[in-house]
Amino acid sequence: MESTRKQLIDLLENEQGHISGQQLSEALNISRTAVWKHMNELKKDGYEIEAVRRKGYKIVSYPDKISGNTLQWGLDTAWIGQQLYHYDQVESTQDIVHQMAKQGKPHGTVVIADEQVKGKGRMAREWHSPQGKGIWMSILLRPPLPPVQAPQITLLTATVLAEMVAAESTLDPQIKWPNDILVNHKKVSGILTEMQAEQDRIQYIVLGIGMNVNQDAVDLPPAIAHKASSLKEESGMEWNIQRTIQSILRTFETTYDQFIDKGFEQVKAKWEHYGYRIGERVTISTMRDTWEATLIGIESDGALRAKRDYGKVEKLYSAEIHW
Ligand code: BT5
Repeated sequence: MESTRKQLIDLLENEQGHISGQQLSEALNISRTAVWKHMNELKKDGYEIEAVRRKGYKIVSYPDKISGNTLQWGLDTAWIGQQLYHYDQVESTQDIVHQMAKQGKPHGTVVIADEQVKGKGRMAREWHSPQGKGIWMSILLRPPLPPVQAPQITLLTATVLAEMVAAESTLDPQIKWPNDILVNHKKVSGILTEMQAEQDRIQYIVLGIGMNVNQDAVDLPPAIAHKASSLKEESGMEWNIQRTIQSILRTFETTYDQFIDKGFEQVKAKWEHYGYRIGERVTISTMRDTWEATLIGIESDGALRAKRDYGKVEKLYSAEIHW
């Protein structure tokens, strides 16, 4: 059952002009006093609501400040974010979701923080997650898959992030293998997939998404300023973080459901569409040697496919690519 508040917001959102207290009370089957009380609650949560005599109510602006409630109200998803936790500051959202997974929280549980003080990347690298400037979020997944398919979830997530950026702006996002989202050759987002598994079955995945949204150039640590950026820096506009999170979660749910139903083919095609330097020649170094090859796509196990000049196709799992 949708909450009354969520239904109230839907009604207000769907109405072009004002909607009267009477109409709202009938549609929601609550008293006019109850409508008025809900309006006051919404205002407290940062909604700006105009009330005009004889015409009714209208949402003028949405809250900037993220809260678990406001995030959930705008989410029309079936399973993702049904349990959603928002914190002002945490060490890392990954650790919180690991804990929640062990406590038995369901598939689709989401944890979001305004700031992480120990945000982490892969291989214990640091992930810079300043207050209120980006999306620092972890999702608990319990996919009915064997562990070998876990890399597909990372690749799928990259396509979701690229699609969101392309849909919400005129930017041209690209996915740099295996897990970076670039805009104009700079990293705006990274993905960290951590897994608990038995031999033939994934127990759970903690899927971490970090996305630089509203940082200005000065907000980026000097050490990474040359290779990192934010959506705001690249698009020249301030993004609504809350709406951006909702858009990611919605797209994620649809893409994930399709993937579980129909398999990896569609994800692969999308990944290759957004793939950085796919079809181009790059220099590759492995433990043994360094050579030039043309990147041609990905394998369903997450490997990068590169074609040597004499035609042999190599599957790369951990090579260094000189992008
Ligand atoms: C990643 O690692 O790109 C995965 C990042 C995942 C972060 C999310 S935020 C929510 C969740 N909670 C966490 O604690 N983590 C996840 P990797 O490919 O290893 O890239 C890390 C490297 O990116 C660092 O060594 C820096 O060079 C660079 N970097 C650090 N912070 C960055 C930022 N905010 N934007 C762009 N690049 C950054």
